[in-house]
Amino acid sequence: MRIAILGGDGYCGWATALHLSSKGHSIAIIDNFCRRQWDFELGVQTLTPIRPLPERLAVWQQLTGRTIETFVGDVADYEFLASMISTFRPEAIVHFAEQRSAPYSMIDQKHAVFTQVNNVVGTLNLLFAIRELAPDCHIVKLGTMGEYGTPNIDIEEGFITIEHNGRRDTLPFPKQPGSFYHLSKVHDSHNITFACKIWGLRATDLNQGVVYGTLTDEVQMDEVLINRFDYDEVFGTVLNRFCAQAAIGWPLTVYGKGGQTRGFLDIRDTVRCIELVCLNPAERGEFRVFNQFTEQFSVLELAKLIQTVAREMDIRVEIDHLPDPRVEAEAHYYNAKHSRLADLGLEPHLLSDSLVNSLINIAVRYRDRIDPAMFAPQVNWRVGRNQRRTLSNLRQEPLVVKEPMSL
Ligand code: NAD
Ligand code: USQ
Repeated sequence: MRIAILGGDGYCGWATALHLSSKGHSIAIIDNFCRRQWDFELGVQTLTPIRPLPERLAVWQQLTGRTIETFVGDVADYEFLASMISTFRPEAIVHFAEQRSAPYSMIDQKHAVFTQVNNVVGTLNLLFAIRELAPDCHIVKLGTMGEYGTPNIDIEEGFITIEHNGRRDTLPFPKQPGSFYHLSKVHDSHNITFACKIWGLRATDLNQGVVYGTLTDEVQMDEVLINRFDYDEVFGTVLNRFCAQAAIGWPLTVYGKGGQTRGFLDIRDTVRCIELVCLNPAERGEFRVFNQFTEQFSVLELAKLIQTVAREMDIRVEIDHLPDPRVEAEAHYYNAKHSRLADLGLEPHLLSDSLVNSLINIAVRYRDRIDPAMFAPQVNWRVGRNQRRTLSNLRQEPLVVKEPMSL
């Protein structure tokens, strides 16, 4: 298949591009490298040193003989996106190209507006470009489990059948997102649902849980291909942060009680899920929702697990309960369904099998690059970024907020 990977220089997109390329698909990576700029803006860096995209792609070609095309530009720029689609003529477009950090979206007004403009306009552009130029193309859109929030009932895969005043209907599952970032994903989902209905587009919304791990079969072929490992307080996800903390014996930063429960999956399952979804596209006019995660854990369960594994490696770590900088339930019911990808053939990797190799060993290997200043949470949901404890090298002006497209 001809598959375009929007956001292919990022964490999930890079591993997916290599995996699909290794399976013989023709791949194009589309990215404007804004993720690399956000690291500069925040004064942080991935634990693993990531090389420039052209260098990574040259090594991939040397190793496999496979070429991956690149289109450098902004998905929120309609002319650029349309020209990529006309040139590359994809049969599927996998859309990872969004600002994906909840804390980043909660820093202040500019970051909230930037996040929603970048994400919502990018997806709207994609819908219009596909309608105009490639109406048969399958949209594979990365959503998030956080769209649902933490309701006190089981979470279904996208839709719920309810009875009300004696009548029955199947409706979108209620959304209770917990940040302006997570809200942007809800807005995307609504726009995609509507476009499928009115224009007969085909789309799969993948409500993905928290992804962990660095290693896939492809990225471990050469160190130049290594994936990102973010552990800072804005882009670092909880497992990465705990593993980086454990690697230098730093107390694990559990926010609040630690009863926050989320769905998780190994990066190897992310790339496999995308492959399965591309090979089994939605029908024309169909909007599908799959919950893309394999196991669920509370934050405190993860901290205890890492503490135990670290002890076996002769590393002693304490667990700290910091005041929760977020507004979220710290203990709650959580039971989310996730059978549709397994029905397509996903065979999950379990955290217990990858925790040491794909996470803790990587953190230990690069531990000289760990800066403990990146562990303290600085972004607070109630007041934004904590000005008194701003990182010394944080730039004053965050970024240029994009103007909405002129009509
Ligand atoms: P990432 O930040 O590592 O990668 C995103 C890539 O998209 C970056 O390379 C960035 O430069 C690019 N990008 C962003 N906006 C762009 C634009 N307007 N034009 C062109 N390129 C743009 O993020 P990730 O962790 O790989 O996540 C990918 C997607 O998966 C996101 O949509 C995210 O919301 C979703 N997701 C991620 C996780 C996770 O745990 N990492 C979990 C659930 C969902
Ligand atoms: N947490 C801690 N300590 C930390 C960091 C986080 O206790 O040091 C807690 C948070 O308060 C939260 C939970 O861990 O309750 C998860 O936080 P996270 O930063 O790992 O994940 P989240 O903000 O939800 O975002 C990540 C990705 C995002 C994706 C989402 C999937 O950054 O792109 O959409 O996971 S989900 O969580 O299912 O919405």
